[in-house]
Amino acid sequence: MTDFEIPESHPRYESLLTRHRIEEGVEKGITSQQGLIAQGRGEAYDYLLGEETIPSADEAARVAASHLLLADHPVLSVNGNVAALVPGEIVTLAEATGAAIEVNLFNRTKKRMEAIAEHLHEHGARDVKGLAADGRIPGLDHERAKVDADGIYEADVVVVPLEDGDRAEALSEMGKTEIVIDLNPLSRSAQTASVPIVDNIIRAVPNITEHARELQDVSEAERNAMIEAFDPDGALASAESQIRDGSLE
Ligand code: PTJ
Repeated sequence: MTDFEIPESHPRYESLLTRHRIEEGVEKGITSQQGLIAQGRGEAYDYLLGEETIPSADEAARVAASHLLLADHPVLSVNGNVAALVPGEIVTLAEATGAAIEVNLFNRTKKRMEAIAEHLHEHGARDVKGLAADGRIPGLDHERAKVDADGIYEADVVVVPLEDGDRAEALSEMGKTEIVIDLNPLSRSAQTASVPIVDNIIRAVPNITEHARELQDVSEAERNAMIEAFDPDGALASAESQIRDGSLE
């Protein structure tokens, strides 16, 4: 047993754990009610993917780790779903790659921003950005435009999980390398990403960390070669074909 009363041997363990965490996130004022709907949509894609990390998603996670290790100023963007689902795992990834953590919300309120920052601190985060909001992403007229000047605004590589397409497009127009984690390969954010990881965030974040640890001793030249060889469209196509043609057992 872990943090809720379902045995790990249960065939739907991961999905039930995810639901439990999202529900708890809403109760704590971390996750928005829309976050429940987003989770439902994600789950449907995950079911069709076979609830596993497909090889193209694993390769994308490895490339993402290379980008994070090579970046001058990497930032992990956290919304209400991410904070509820993988708070400790985000902190571990930040530590493994030297990335900053920044809260950025679609449904932004001071109360939620503070609750999420507090939740991340409880899971070991030292510095959580996003509250200063002294920078603006050009071309966006909603709350997600508000970022920290020394955080996402200045970042060269940004991880944006479970994102709506608008900000993903605006960030890529700012010239940032965008790593998107999204179970829907057809979503605008996945389509605009330099590195789309079509996988459940529950699996993807620890997987990127594992790759980052393995890549610590790999030369810069090798990391760069891996990045150059990566084909984002190919990764999306392979996820889409798994969803459309994969067999459900
Ligand atoms: O906390 P806030 O206020 O910033 O709001 C966050 C949500 C998620 C509500 C907001 O960003 C939103 O409405 O997002 P969308 O447009 O529903 O997009 C969410 C995307 O994440 C969809 O493409 C889902 O398929 C995908 N998704 C949902 N759950 C997961 C997921 N991808 C990976 N892992 C998941 N567990």
